[in-house]
Amino acid sequence: MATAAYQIEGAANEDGRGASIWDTFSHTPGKVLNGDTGDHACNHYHLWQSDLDLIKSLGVDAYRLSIAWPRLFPNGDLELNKTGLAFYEQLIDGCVARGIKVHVTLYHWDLPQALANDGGWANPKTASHFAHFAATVTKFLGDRIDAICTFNEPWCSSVLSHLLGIHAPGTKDLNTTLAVIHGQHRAHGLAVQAIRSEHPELPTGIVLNTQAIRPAGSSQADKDAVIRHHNFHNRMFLDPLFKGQYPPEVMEAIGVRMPKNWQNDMATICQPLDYWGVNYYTPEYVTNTDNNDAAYPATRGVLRENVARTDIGWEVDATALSEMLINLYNEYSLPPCFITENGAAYNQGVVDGVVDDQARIDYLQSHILAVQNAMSNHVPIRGYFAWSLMDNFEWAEGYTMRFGLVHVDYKTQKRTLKNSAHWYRDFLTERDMCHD
Ligand code: IFM
Repeated sequence: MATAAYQIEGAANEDGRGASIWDTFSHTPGKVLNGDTGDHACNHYHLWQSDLDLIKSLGVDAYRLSIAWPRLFPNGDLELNKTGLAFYEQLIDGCVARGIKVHVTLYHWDLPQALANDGGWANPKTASHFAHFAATVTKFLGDRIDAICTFNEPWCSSVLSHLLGIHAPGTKDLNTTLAVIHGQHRAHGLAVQAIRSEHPELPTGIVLNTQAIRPAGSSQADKDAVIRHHNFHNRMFLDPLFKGQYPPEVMEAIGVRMPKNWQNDMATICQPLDYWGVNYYTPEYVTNTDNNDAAYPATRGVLRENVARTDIGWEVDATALSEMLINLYNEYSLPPCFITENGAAYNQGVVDGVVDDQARIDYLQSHILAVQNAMSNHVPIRGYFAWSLMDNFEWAEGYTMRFGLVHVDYKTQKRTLKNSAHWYRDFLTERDMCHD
């Protein structure tokens, strides 16, 4: 099961937590559907004990959570907020006491606003602050956790948020996006070094939402679009992390727009990793952009007709998951991976105490089979985390999209196990019986 701090914790103004870019963004009219914010979310900050009991009751053996940077460092600088740290100490101890393994994410998008005011990820100083945050988490919590990752989906915290303008901070500028991509990669490298100097044996990785890209049609132009889309949206992340270079095709096209002296950082970025995480939801069909002046990669996504979609509009296709994993392991020399997120938004409510979300059960079942298929094709997958434990703040969609296996009534904060949660628990029990 997986969650992220801003999506579930609430208590945005409690115990010394500072503001993050998502506080600012969600409080800016027009940025998030219905003006929703994470101020209260699932109130997990106060309900964490019963939430952990819930995880335990489902038979789940590992929980992926994120640590809110602005709870530990309200101003993003070196001044530690001990109350913020204490929250995560008790939360993680609570997992350990229940026999639940803990996978920690350091950056699930809540950049301290103070650092954003100073240029955010485009300012190289942010990377040093992030490394300090990573070192602090590892120093105080590293002995109780099972794995740590630096970034969750850096594509989202760069391209989606600085080029497409959909996530915080909501800008649309290619030069800034390239500086942010590079700044985050550098921060990742420095953080891995910091984690290893505190706790060399702690499994350390990064989580990517690599896209499973397919051509919209059979033309050569569409096949070429797939290659360019892969170069920009996947390889700009995979190549520096795992090969120590940016894709030459992208550098040839837009390399002049990269931040100064980026070449000097490539060795720092390319740290050996113990694992990487894959977040997968849907395939991406692409063609050429209609705009002749569009910058590289000049592609656009195409929504196919007459296909199954979840309530957020994402096409359901589990085969693209195994296909993508097999292709990536053929293309790169990658460490073992975890499926760190997979799940579906279906918005059924509670009727007579029951949430009948058969579509989510079907989705999970087919994707777990796809994971097994990839494993039989020699993809070294070490674990699977369903997204998400419970309904939560779905970023720009606010509370309208429900990804949880557990339903949350945001007014009363009542949790109700959906049919998918019952199914998941039974699935895990049967799996354990097979292993015994
Ligand atoms: O809710 C998000 C999560 O925070 C990151 N990965 C995708 C999920 C669904 O959009």
